[in-house]
Amino acid sequence: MLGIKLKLAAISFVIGGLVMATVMASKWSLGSSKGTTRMMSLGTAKFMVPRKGESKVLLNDPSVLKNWGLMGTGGQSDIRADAAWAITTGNRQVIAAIVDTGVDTTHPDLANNVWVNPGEIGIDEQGRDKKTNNIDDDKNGYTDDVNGWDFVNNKAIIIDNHGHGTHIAGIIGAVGGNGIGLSGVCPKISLMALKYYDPTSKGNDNLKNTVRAIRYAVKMGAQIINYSGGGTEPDDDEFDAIKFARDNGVLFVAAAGNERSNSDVAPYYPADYSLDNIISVTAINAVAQVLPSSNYGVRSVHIAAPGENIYSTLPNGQFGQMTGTSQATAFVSGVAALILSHNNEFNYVQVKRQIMSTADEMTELRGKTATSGKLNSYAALAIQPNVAMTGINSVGNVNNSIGVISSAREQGDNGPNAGMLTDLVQALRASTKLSQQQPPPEPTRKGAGEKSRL
Ligand SMILES: [Ca+2]
Ligand SMILES: [Ca+2]
Ligand SMILES: [Ca+2]
Repeated sequence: MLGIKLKLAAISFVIGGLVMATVMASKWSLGSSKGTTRMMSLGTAKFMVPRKGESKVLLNDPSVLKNWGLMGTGGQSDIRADAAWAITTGNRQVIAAIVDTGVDTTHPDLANNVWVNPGEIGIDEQGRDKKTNNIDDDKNGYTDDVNGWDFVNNKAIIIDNHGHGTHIAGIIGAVGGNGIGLSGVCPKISLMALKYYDPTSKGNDNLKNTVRAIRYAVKMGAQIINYSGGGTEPDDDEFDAIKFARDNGVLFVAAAGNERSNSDVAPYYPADYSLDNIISVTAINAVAQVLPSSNYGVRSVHIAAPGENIYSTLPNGQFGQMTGTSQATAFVSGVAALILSHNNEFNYVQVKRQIMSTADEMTELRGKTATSGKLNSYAALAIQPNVAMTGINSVGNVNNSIGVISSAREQGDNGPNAGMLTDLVQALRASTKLSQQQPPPEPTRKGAGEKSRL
């Protein structure tokens, strides 16, 4: 019961984020020039400045630049998505489950990226639409579960009457290149909507629903599970469900939590279970500072990603900002999806290694994460073994984009990929350095003295 209460407490912070989203949406402006100035003055990260030979892609979504976490700080805090998209813009075969408050699956900038259960579409033997025939056609225990499931109300139609889950969905995979709204980190993807929490439902067991949702995601083929909730009390069933995910090769991307604490000392679950398929993510602002509200920890928190005033989708076709480690977590899930789009045979170990070993080391993040690093989507893709085959030459094949905005390829001296090769060398050096630190020791699930924290 204590665990349940703590989960609810975590959500209340998120509600604050939603309030801010509605208030701040109209005030937001892109400060790219200021960001560049700060970048130069701090000058601590690798990969910050576009190099010759590097291509970028800007999709035709009109508000794509409003999410500064994608691009706009010159690589200081953003994940360099425009450079990543020159390598891949995703793949609908990659499935990311969003275990959250639900997803507005009809949002115009999400609908085409919502997962569709192949076992619940088409026509049944009586000529009825399987989506609505009130029959569990694929016999998975859930009737008409076309896009996921609402575990709170036990129904197939998923309503997000909070907003958090829809916001997370948009960060991971709002439809890119459709001329509407913005783009997710992974412009093409399948988003599985699994609702475990509803602020209007009294007394629902969100921990139990979390466990059911995780198991559903694994059984239905998700390769990535995004989970932004949590609490300071561990739970055996939750641990077992994430272990089940691991045993089935599923990556579990978890928010480090918004408890303002050092997770090495005060673990937060599920982020801090001792399971190697978990990536724990903390949040940074546009100048690479960990947010005061965000948990951190050199042993327990793996990586930092953008999490302040992030612009994304909201229910009923709306858009707005939210803040927290939830948002940062979604960036990492999106990059995991890009990696799997580019190398679908990768297992969770390889995906996690790509993400961690290519993080930009930053002085601001020393003492905050195991990598001292910030998520870099471009580097996470660029050091893949087959980069020489697919690399930046695929830039012309991006569907629906308005094209290359920066393609300063040098046809002379070192050839078209010279800049990328420089990146590769730097990234591999970083990878080697990090490999000596991995795997970071993670806190035990039920360590001595845990009760004293509560
Ligand atoms: Ca079913
Ligand atoms: Ca059905
Ligand atoms: Ca869009």
